[in-house]
Amino acid sequence: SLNRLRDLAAAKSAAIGTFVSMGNMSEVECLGYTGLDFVVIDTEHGPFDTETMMNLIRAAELVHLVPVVRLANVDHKDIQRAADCGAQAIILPCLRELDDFKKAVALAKYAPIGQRGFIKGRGTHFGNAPWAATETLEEYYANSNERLLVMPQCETKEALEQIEDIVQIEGLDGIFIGPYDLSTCLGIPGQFETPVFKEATDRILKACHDAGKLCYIFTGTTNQARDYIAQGYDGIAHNLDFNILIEAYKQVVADIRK
Ligand code: 3PY
Repeated sequence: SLNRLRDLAAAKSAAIGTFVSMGNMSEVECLGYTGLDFVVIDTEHGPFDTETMMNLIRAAELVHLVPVVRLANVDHKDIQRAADCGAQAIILPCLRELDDFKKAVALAKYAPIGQRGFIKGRGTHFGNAPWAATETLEEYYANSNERLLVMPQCETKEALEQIEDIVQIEGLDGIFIGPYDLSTCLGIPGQFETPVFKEATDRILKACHDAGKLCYIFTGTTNQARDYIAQGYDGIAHNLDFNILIEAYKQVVADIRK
């Protein structure tokens, strides 16, 4: 397919990624030498601007990491720019209404699935990049729709309660579970081992797979990550750049001092 995350899921091989929130190009390049499959360029919490997002996408492309972008809002300009800058998956946080999920798909996918606006330019690669070298605009739209995954987050009570309907939306490729916000919305913040939380995540995973959609989840520990992979999640976004950097240097210092 035109998206490696789809291929990994089809091969039943869980994709492993991490959140990039520091927003540094060299950092992304380094992550390309670690065996990770994707990076989530986090414009929701990260402090960087749109141009930096584009350069982070470029850095990811350079080292063959799938560039995933998290946006703060279901917003025309944000989604259009992330898609045009080359994001290969879009994650949107804290959606509540079925209509918001539909709108996210409509903005990110070209016709006939959605209404994404088209322009010939760097962003779209129309006629230039190998996957975009199509004869017709119609074929190009189909390729772009295959290449860009729309994976909104399920991390509110409202989304959880209608997850079976959400995953039926045409053009929605998968769901990304945010355990911190989901557990908070369920009144059990950070209590990932509780039956209520387990029931919620099991429900989302089942709904996704019953509908033939991907299910990704964020993890804070490698034990949790292994556990989720064993349960059948298609992808794990593990931790954030700066936490892992701190841990790695702490380990180095501890090793030297011991
Ligand atoms: C959450 O756990 O709430 C997330 O969104 C992870 O980034």
